[in-house]
Amino acid sequence: MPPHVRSLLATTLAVSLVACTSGDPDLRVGQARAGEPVSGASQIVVAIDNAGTGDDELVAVDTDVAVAVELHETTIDDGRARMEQRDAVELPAGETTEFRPGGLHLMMVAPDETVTQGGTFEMTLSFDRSDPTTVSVEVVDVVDLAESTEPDTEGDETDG
Ligand SMILES: [Cu+2]
Repeated sequence: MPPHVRSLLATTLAVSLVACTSGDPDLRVGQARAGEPVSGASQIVVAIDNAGTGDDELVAVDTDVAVAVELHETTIDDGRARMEQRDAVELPAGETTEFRPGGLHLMMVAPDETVTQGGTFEMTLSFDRSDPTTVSVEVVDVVDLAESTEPDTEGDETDG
């Protein structure tokens, strides 16, 4: 292969690699559910799908009905569950990132008295690159919260 072709090839490769990581994220936020508060805290379960070609990050979650919403990750360390607060959570291109009990999760600190089973509230998700999104969160029984995250359970047993 002549040297100039070789260097052209290398340049093309380098350019396409850059193009790949600089694509745009395309986020879809699934139905969010919160457990009825226990001991002044409540977890929010939600899945965020990034169908785009660029990575993004969840950097903040806000709601009027709680003092704060923290990004947490539960890790199992020597058989013990430990919870760590994260500043941001990566949302890689082409992947669905799930927030649920036992892994990455959203934790509402001191939710107010309006957060009761059967109710809804709004929360706003802020991202590193995408525009902020406001979604409605359903408040459910804590047991239902755990069940709603298990794969292949499509049973919708909501009784009004
Ligand atoms: Cu937590």
